Amino acid sequence: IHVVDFISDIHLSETMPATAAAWEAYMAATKADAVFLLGDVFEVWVGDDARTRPFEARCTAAIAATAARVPVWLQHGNRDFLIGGEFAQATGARLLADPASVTAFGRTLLLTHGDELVVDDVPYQMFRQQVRDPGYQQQFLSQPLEARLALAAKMRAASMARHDEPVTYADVDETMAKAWLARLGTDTMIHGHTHRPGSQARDGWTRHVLSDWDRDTPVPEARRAQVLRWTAAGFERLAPEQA
Ligand code: OKV
Ligand code: MN
Repeated sequence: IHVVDFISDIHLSETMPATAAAWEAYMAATKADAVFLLGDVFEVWVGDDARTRPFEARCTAAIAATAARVPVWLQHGNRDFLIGGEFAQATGARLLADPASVTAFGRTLLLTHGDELVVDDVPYQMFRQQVRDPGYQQQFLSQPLEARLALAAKMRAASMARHDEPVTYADVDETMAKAWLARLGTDTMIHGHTHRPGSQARDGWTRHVLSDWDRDTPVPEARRAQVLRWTAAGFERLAPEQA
């Protein structure tokens, strides 16, 4: 292994065609030897049976084509936490626990989507606890696909009515981040979710925060998409077209 890529928060949606196109092109052309998708690849995922809808089928095929030539690892995000074993089977992507660790180039990294670390967002943590409950998920998944899509859309509309767009996310809790790092035996973490890309050295630990992707915003200077690439030389951030 020489080149490892990390991306997250692409938020794939039919309503964001330029973002989806940039992601598809990246998946087809990346020079990485392994690709880690660290959550919120999809704007919403209401169950693996949704993969047969036209847009989702196209995204699924893009992952499958990449996974046929390099390992693809997938972590759940706070929007696509219902991705399951059928999706993994269909794409060849491997589901990754959160947090997880990966070792290469003589170093170990902690990988997380990051939403569980944002402990200050109490309403979100309550929502998270509810929707991550196996009983809730079983009940939700027992409904017809159209009903699940309608419920997720309703939740989304309610959330957008409550917040001014874009939603600003609280940051990760440093005490919890350090505890996770100690547990996994490393001092370096990669996470997404907060939509505040950047790399920061803290007291005794470092984090690399992934970028969200939005190539569809009408505001040119707000358009963004980034790949975090890890090699023996360290980390670099690339435009998807350069990766
Ligand atoms: C996303 C955040 C709203 C933070 C729900 C199944 C369920 C998906 C969903 C519903 C909510 C995402 C997808 C949204 C993120 C917020 C508010 C704050 C901090 C189900 C699958 F519950 F029905 F099973 N959801 N939405 N927030 O409105 O886009 O991350 S969302
Ligand atoms: Mn997220």
